[in-house]
Amino acid sequence: MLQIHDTLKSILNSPANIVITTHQSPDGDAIGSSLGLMHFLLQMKHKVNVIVPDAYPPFLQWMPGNSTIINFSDQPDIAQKYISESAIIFCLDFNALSRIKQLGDLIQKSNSTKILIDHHRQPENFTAYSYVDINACSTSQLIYEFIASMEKIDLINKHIATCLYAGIVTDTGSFRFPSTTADTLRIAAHLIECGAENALIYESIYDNYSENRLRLLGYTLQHKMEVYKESGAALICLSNNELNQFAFTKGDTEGIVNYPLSIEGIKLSVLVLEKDGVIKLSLRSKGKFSVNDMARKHFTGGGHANAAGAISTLSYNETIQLLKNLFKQYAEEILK
Ligand SMILES: [Mn+2]
Repeated sequence: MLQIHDTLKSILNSPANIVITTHQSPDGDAIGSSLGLMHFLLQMKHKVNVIVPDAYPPFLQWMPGNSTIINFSDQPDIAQKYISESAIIFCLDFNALSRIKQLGDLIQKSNSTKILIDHHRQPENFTAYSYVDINACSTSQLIYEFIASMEKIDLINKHIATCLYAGIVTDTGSFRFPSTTADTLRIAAHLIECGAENALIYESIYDNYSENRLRLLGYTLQHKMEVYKESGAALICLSNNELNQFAFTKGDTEGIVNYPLSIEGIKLSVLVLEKDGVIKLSLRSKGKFSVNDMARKHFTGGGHANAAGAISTLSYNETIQLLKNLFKQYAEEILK
């Protein structure tokens, strides 16, 4: 369980201007932990602004407080103003300022007291306080532990509970990944007691697909999934053209990378997306094979042992060829 420093506890006990920020292409845990912490800090009488680097999908836009989030790519001036007025900045669910580009530069230059709360591997040292637990299922769980460590568990209201529950559900694949512990379930149970409506939250996230998104999934599984049984690996590649055919919007490819892992014997799955000239990779594994290592060694990226993201500086076709070679090269380790 996360233990906060006494000095930070006393800092947070007097009202201040606070900014909360998170990683680009925010996911359910990024938004859930940010808004959950925001509602907690509001209860503590702080002035709070959540700033995200860029847009996030509609199925994450329903959480309480969503309309107050500032998107840096749309409103850089307002974001800059709030950062310059802040005394405290929380960085949630990411561990390197370089990952959030220009917003990271602003935070780097700021003299505010910075606090990192995260569960990704190999964090960079850029904050005065750092709470990293790479075994935690989600940053949202760490926010719960943070509140508990502040001895303010009684302040958890329906808003906080809803946001944190949403973050935990999305980052644990609905409580099925190995990072889901007895503590995770106890925390989730308490969040339900505090007002989180679990069925409604699940529906809001997962039963909210556009027709195009579901058809893209069907097309991808039928026509684009390549299975390399001898390496225990699978590859899905989607080009700009293909994404356009299905009127791609942000979030439409989320979760696709997990499907190949449901095939017996497949322990590594990689999704390659060509989007506006950028080659993005999502990597997932089961068991010991570390996709964090693979992403760091062969591409620019990283994350967790079983889930990572990366950018490739090679062309779309070269990236695909490299991955096929890597599958052969690492076959023994993947299948272990
Ligand atoms: Mn997370």
